[in-house]
Amino acid sequence: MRRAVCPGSYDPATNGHLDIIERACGLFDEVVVAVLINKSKKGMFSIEERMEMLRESTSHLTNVRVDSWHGLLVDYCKKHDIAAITKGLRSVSDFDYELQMAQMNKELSGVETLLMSNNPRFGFLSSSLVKEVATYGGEVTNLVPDLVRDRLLARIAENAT
Ligand code: COD
Repeated sequence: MRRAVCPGSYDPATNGHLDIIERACGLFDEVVVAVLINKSKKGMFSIEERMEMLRESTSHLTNVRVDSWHGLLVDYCKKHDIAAITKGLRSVSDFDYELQMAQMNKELSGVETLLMSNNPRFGFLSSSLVKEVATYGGEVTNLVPDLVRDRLLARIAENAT
């Protein structure tokens, strides 16, 4: 079985993430969407909340599993017999960051990384920008799944009280 992982912070998942996940599903027998901690980013949602939103947003895909991991991604790959890491590329700055991680992960364990060019419709999209736009009352309906938008707006309202 050819198995890949789509790792990320997913705080929360956007339509850009989902585009990469869906395309990875067409290439591999099984795709694990793994929620990992990125220590340089402050989270709005707990790991469990992010996983729940991902499960609901990918329920139309038959070969996806959602999981979480604390620690090195390469250790997760080794433990679960994962052949490839699948990432999305939006820009040259993404490329610099992703290439460095891909090379480090290859050096650490031999695991390959597949860098997929993003869908241009979502090239400007990041979880951080979506949170910022929603916080200031902007419209995020076309940027995230409806269920994510609803939870985002609810969390922002909670945080404001
Ligand atoms: N279009 C296409 N792709 C997108 C879009 C979009 N609009 N938005 C995001 N993506 C891609 C990103 O390029 C990335 O590949 C992936 O989706 C996840 O994005 P984020 O922002 O949710 O997640 P990141 O970038 O914070 O995730 C970084 C990891 C948590 C994966 C990384 O830090 C990691 O692997 N950490 C584990 C510890 C580890 O192994 N460290 C050593 C690394 S060498």
